[in-house]
Amino acid sequence: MSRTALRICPLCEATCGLTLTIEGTRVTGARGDRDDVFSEGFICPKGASFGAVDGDPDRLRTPLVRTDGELREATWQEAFDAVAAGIRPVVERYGAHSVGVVLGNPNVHTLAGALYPPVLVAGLGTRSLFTASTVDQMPKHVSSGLLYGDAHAIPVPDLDHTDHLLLIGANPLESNGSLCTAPDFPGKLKALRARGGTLTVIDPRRTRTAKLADRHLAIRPGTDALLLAAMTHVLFAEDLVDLGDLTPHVQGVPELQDAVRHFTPEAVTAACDIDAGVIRALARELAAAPTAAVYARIGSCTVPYGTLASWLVDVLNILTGNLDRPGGALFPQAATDKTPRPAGPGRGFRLARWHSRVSKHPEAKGELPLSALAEEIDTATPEGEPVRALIAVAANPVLSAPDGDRLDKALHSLDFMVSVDPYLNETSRHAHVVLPPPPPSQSAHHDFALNAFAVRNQVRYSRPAVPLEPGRMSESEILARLTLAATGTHGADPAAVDAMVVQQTLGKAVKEPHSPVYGQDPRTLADRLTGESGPERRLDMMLRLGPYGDGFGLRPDGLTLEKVLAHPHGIDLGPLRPRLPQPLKTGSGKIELLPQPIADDLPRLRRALDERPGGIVLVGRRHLRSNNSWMHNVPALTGGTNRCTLHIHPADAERLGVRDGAAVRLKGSGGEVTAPAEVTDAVRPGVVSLPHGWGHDRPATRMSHAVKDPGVNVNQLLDGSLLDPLSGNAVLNGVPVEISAVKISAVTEKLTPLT
Ligand SMILES: Nc1nc2c(c(=O)[nH]1)N[C@H]1C(S)=C(S)[C@@H](COP(=O)(O)OP(=O)(O)OC[C@H]3O[C@@H](n4cnc5c(=O)[nH]c(N)nc54)[C@H](O)[C@@H]3O)O[C@H]1N2
Ligand SMILES: Nc1nc2c(c(=O)[nH]1)N[C@H]1C(S)=C(S)[C@@H](COP(=O)(O)OP(=O)(O)OC[C@H]3O[C@@H](n4cnc5c(=O)[nH]c(N)nc54)[C@H](O)[C@@H]3O)O[C@H]1N2
Ligand code: SF4
Ligand SMILES: [Mo]
Repeated sequence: MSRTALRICPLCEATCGLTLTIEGTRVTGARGDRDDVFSEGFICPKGASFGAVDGDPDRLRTPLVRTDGELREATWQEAFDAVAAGIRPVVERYGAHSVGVVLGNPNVHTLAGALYPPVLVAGLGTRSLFTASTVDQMPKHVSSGLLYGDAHAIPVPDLDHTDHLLLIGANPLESNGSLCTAPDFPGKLKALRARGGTLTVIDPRRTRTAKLADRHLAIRPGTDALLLAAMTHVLFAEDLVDLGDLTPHVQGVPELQDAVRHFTPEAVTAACDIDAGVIRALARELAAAPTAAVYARIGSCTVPYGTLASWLVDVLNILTGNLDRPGGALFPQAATDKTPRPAGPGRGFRLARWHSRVSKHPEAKGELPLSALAEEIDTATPEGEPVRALIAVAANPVLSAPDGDRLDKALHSLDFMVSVDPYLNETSRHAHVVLPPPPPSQSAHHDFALNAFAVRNQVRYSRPAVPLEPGRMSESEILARLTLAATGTHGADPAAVDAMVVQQTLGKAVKEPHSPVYGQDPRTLADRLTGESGPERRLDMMLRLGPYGDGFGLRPDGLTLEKVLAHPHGIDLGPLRPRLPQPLKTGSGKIELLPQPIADDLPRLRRALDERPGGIVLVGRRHLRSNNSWMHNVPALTGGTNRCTLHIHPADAERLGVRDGAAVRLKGSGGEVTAPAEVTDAVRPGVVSLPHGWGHDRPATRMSHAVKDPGVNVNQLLDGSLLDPLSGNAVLNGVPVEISAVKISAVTEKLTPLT
């Protein structure tokens, strides 16, 4: 007998509602939930393969513990004993910073990943924190921190209402969107065009998204900051600046005008390879549109001027009056956001409060660059201790960060490593203990992180669709027990972790005059929380204290966990609305348009005006049926165009003697890889593209399908030294590479032979 259950899809940022078909304990089908208040039935091929992803036989079912050099199946008790025995001596002997924590991308897609890692990191007191943010969106956090005083105040384009979208370095037709949570992003772009709006795409590749656009500009990689600075210049030069309702909330306009004076369209045109007249047109169109939004993602962040580009995106939205207005770019308000505090000056955002030990990279948002993880492990310095023990949660940096070979060796040299990961893969194979979370069907779900970037405010919660299999432990309990074991309270009741967070949060709330529970007794409030588990009680607490919450009775119609549970297809909380000045937390209480660290970095951008690297540069690409490094093990999602091939323009191929299908060697600062060529004019001349997340040919992994077509690790071309200096974000796009056709004698049987 089959039944159905609702479950939010955790496989990308779009957060579609799925209706799962379940037979026994197995998910045998998935379709879009037409009644979902947010996704209204949308689903993509990944979501449709939820059952195959969930039921992958290579997923680990029991913990693994290394004994006599071998990872062997063990009990949970043995596994956590080993964690405590591995980490505590390192802390006691070498100090807190010698324990590193690596948090990977799926933490934003799990309930546990939002609730426990902050407690773990705070409990350890380590500064050796590395996350996927520094190979992704850290430049956006830094620019938001500097502009608005809050690194999490990231405006999202109002996709459903805008008249004009300038989309930069993003390919939502494959990625389904990022820092812009929007089920059916492709449909929303088509609807924008259908209602008479315009779409401009800036991307060195003619992507599926670019094909949908009114205009596609194949920019030279890494130069978006120059283009955006020139557009800013044009707005001032042609008197097109119009802040509208933002005027009272913005400071620094004249200083900004002066700061961009050198970036004329004529000055940037050669570097960007975009005509000066076109740059003027882009600025004029942006200013003239009734509403408009500039939106940029990976291609604008993972470059040497990532923070400047991220900042200029918002600058353009601000100068055209499009920030914080419907149809422009607005600040979402999620149901689990903190109780909004009254508008007014805040503490602001500080960078570089400490530095990494080896290369002295500044921290950003409490994090050090993931690019520096290997050297923080393998390099001794006169002062400070290397990282000797590592806790990796949902992270595969051997493939996703620069120079995997070096990191591979570094991880192998650790005194102790624990991975919370469902797979034995390129990274977790180095662990002394692997703690496997259950598959998504057996996990509860709420999008704490992604709702804060959603194009519509809404709240949804899924309880596990299938009960936990015997012998399994929820990821919440795994992370709670891991936290206890790593922080010296091994063996305590994991519920104590949730109880402590509840006490701390309520204890703070009752002291805040703007809180709905001001002056009340935190213990009494805690007793009123509902939910079947610690994480559910924490969700209830956050909902009730949040902007739509019942305030523990103050607003009886407000949200509670019970109310959300009573609406299994979710509760719509309305379109994005103007919120300024409330979100601002800068010292001035205003948008600080030209923050000092940005002003200090602009001379570097000015020097880029004269740079014209002659050779070939590399960019990445994503494929709809894949996700970073961990979805190549699902047969239903592999094959076809989802392959690790090198896209190269016909003119470059001819010049370099590269034939379609033939092996090409790429050489970068960090090493060499060889991949089959796919000659296509979808990349511009001078640019080649290789996807990331491949290279599944390392020994001692358990990814039986992925190893059959392993591909190569594009990040091996990087040595980890190229960073955006303000954010510490890795440069993954626009990287210089040398390219040569592989002679037939050198082709191994693994590669597509020359024909
Ligand atoms: N060259 C290049 N490199 C890139 C990028 C690029 O565009 N180009 N993109 C970068 C970006 S944007 C990102 S976000 C990073 C991603 O890089 P990572 O943060 O390393 O994330 P993934 O590659 O997705 O690997 C996630 C790990 O989590 C595990 N996992 C899957 N589901 C779960 C779960 O439910 N719980 C737990 N605990 N673990 C789980 C997987 O098995 C895998 O080991 O890669 C970056 N690397
Ligand atoms: N199917 C699928 N979906 C995913 C993922 C996945 O791996 N697969 N990963 C998820 C994650 S972790 C993230 S962060 C998001 C990312 O979401 P997106 O940012 O939409 O990701 P990409 O598809 O990599 O698009 C980046 C685009 O930038 C272009 N580009 C490269 N360099 C430059 C440049 O210098 N300037 C400009 N203007 N463009 C440039 C590339 O050609 C590429 O088309 O996707 C998420 N969704
Ligand atoms: S678009 Fe993303 S969230 Fe929606 S079904 Fe596909 S993978 Fe899942
Ligand atoms: Mo990402």
